Amino acid sequence: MKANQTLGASGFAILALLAPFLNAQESTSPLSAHSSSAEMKKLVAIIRPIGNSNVRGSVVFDKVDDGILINAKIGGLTPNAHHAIHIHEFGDLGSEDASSAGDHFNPGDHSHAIPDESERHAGDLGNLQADGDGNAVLTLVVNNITLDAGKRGIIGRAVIVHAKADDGGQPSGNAGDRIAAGVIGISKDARPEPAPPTPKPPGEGKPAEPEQKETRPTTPDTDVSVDE
Ligand SMILES: [Cu+2]
Repeated sequence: MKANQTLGASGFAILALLAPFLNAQESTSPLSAHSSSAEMKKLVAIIRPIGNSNVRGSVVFDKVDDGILINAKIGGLTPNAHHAIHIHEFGDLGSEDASSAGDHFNPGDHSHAIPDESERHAGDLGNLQADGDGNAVLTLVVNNITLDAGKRGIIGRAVIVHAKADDGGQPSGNAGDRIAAGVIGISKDARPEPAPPTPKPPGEGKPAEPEQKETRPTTPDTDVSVDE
């Protein structure tokens, strides 16, 4: 009996947490009536090794005026080599080779390509270019993804780094094994877009107190003038 109650409570809590995301999927869930999908300011994927690679780093997604700014900093790559980097459709890293992350995220149903081809998978981020120490930094601004769970949203999907370069070929750039991956989540620095102010219903709330009374100093002793 007690176990059932506990399960019921945690089940409800999970549904409540998922509510904003369920809504964005155009679901018919009754929860959708009570929630909205806010776009975050910042998401992050912490990249960790797959298999026996030693590839680690982070990919940060920032909402900026002209799109989404992507900043990837990855180490442990093959020195002086190119490594494909993509957003894949599922944040499911349950399989050892990360195949459970699925295909490239492709909400626009385009063919594979590398930036700056405008017609490409939204997940096609191109290549990391490692330096002589195996470190790479990639910065680019894109306009085909959003930082929410909508149709173009990348929350909960995965960033995958591959063993080989993305050559732009079909269907996925001949990029080889998946050697590192991370799930895209909400950054601790994220803030949702500010909601528009909700007008107060008439008759509710008292009128503001008149701002009198505090004009005189409350501690007259502090400003004693010296008699001369
Ligand atoms: Cu990939």
